[in-house]
Amino acid sequence: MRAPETWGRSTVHTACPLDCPDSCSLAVDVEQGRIVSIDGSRVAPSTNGFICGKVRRFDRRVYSEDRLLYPAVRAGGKGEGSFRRVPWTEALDLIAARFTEIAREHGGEAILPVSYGGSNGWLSHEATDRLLFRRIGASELARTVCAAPTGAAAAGMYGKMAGVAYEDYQAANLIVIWGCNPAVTGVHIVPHIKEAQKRGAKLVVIDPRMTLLARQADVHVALRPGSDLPVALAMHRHLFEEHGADRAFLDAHADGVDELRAAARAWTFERAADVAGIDAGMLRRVAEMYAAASPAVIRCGWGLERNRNGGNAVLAVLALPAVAGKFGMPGGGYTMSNSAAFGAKPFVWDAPTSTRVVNMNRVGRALTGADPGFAERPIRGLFVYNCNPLATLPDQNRMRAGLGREDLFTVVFEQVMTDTARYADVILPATTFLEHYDLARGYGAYHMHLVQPVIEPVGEARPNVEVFNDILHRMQPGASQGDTFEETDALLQLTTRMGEERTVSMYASGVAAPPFDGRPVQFVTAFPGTADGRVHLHPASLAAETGGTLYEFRPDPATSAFPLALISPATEKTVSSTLGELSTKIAALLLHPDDARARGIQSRDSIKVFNELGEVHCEADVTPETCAGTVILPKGLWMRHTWNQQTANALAPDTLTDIAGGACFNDARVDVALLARH
Ligand SMILES: Nc1nc2c(c(=O)[nH]1)N[C@H]1C(S)=C(S)[C@@H](COP(=O)(O)OP(=O)(O)OC[C@H]3O[C@@H](n4cnc5c(=O)[nH]c(N)nc54)[C@H](O)[C@@H]3O)O[C@H]1N2
Ligand SMILES: Nc1nc2c(c(=O)[nH]1)N[C@H]1C(S)=C(S)[C@@H](COP(=O)(O)OP(=O)(O)OC[C@H]3O[C@@H](n4cnc5c(=O)[nH]c(N)nc54)[C@H](O)[C@@H]3O)O[C@H]1N2
Ligand code: SF4
Ligand SMILES: [Mo]
Repeated sequence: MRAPETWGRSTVHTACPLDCPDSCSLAVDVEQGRIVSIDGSRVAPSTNGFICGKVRRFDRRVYSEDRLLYPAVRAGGKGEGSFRRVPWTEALDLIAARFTEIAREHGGEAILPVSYGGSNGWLSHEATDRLLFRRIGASELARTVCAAPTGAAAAGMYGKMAGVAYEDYQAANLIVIWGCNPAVTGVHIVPHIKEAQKRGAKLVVIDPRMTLLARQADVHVALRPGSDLPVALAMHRHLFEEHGADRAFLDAHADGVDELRAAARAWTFERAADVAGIDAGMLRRVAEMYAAASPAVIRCGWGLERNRNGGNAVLAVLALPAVAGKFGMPGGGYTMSNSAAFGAKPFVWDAPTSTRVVNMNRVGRALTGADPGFAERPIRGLFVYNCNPLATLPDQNRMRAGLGREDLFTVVFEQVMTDTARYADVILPATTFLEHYDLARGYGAYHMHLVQPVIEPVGEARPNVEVFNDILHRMQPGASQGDTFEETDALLQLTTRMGEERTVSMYASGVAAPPFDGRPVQFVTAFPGTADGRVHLHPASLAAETGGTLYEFRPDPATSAFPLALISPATEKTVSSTLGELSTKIAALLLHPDDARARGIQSRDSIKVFNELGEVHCEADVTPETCAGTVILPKGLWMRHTWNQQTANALAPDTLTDIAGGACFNDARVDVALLARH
């Protein structure tokens, strides 16, 4: 029995490990072994008793009709979604036998694990899964679909310095929300922004979309997607050339100053504004507000990284507080990802590897043999878990072709029947975070929580830790953790190691002591984690990666055939594609009235959005919420949400960002045409 209480009514304290910065503490009511309500608790101060609507109704996923209850093997064509139930032992034996055969005949690199953001918990990913795939010498997945450019930029410039805590936004006099939509993607910062505004703080939002916070901002810079680099460089030019730069701070703490200054010199407000499609006077005003305000804080999101200039854009944005001298006081500096603030690394069950690396943005290419090396040495075994690649990775039609290969042996370990799971040869049912143990830590909020099961597993679902160990035990008994390794054993090993390293200490409440008491002040209690403790405004490692030059703008990929920029930001309905099964509504493309008029399109029309990679048939929503020239489809749609089973990722190129090989979802360039009026 896993769940602490399975009879009568009780409240179980646990936490949310989903891919969200906030890492909420939860109070879940259970009656006769069933979840009756899920809400936020006050155990973690940043949660403060409230959570998002998605998780409040997570029970709908737990008990959904789409829930996978038993292991199953394919009984029809690939993608048809027809399966036959089998016992766990049969499914695991089959996987072990096929993987052993593939590895023996073609080498371990013919097997590729694909996983990402299903659970940010430390037991559910990069634990025994990593041990299994490394032991069998599988191809390594470069986990670049998200946060690769932001991560590389933050590491190169500041060594991932801990960022300003949500609570300290209340102390700021100017808040800049840059490429981030916290009202949807990390809601617990919003009350602190509101408090600051009540006190008279100014709010600037830099986003092509009129987000909720943009509506309430003093200035909304509705820039063309991918133009953040010139906009930030124009702000640097203002700081350097019009005497706003903090010379004393830069001399004491930074290098690369001259390189950054030289790169910024060409970007006058007029030139940057022209590239970004915004008003030069407004840009000057933002630069002047930022130079003058103190404390001033920048919340940098992930929207600005998902294009060809993503890495350099994030570098230029994160350099602003250093050049403008904004560090050294509560509410001053920046917040990016705080995932590194705990110091601890999850890997305990690791093994060395030196196998070929597959960039996850190009899994479709790898599977279809389109990339050099993969035609000669194909991927023959695929193991998908914590991920829904058909919905979430770029170049969807190529991915679909890859998953459709009859000779590809595909295992999908999932909670629900996703679009990807329909292509499986073997399906394994996974527990949700309400049915297993895990460790969750925020990448915005400074908490680490114990996640504990609230109910018994639904159907025959099992947790990742056990299943990967079971497969390894069948393939290489000596390399596994034994024949009955349970998640509680894994939890004990992990927390013991963390205790030895004195990184975090667990409290009885299930919340770990946050680093810096949860309120780091940059350059007072939190410092750069770079090797020399300095700020690198022109990080050598990143410059080497881009051929020596940073801060070089790559022009917009639009053509006369495909003039509109398509972005696909997060919505309040799903976390990436998770929970997409709960909606059957056809998606709507947001387009600006000018773009709609030019194409004879009205709201509710059936339209197609298309480019050379694919086309999406959906509804139109004509609205000034997006700027002219930019259209918006939601991130995380499933095939069922369009009329032709293609989503935004059918239009997203698998090109890579300037730094760190990240995804360029927002470099999709498209046109739109009317299909029918209802
Ligand atoms: N409800 C919900 N919450 C989530 C998620 C979810 O899917 N749903 N996803 C989680 C994950 S995996 C992540 S990584 C985070 C992401 O968190 P955010 O970064 O806040 O989310 P995004 O939607 O990726 O992008 C943020 C904003 O960037 C804007 N944007 C797009 N292109 C550009 C650009 O070129 N420049 C600028 N300045 N802005 C641009 C978009 O319009 C959007 O409003 O959220 C997490 N939280
Ligand atoms: N067009 C477009 N596409 C995007 C983005 C975008 O901005 N635009 N954003 C990207 C971003 S930011 C991200 S992070 C990626 C995320 O992409 P994915 O990693 O594919 O994330 P999800 O869609 O949430 O799919 C995760 C799956 O893991 C499963 N899962 C959850 N917990 C467990 C578990 O414990 N065990 C097992 N075996 N499975 C589990 C869930 O049921 C879910 O189906 O999507 C990217 N895709
Ligand atoms: S998804 Fe984010 S806001 Fe919602 S409960 Fe989880 S951590 Fe909290
Ligand atoms: Mo993400």
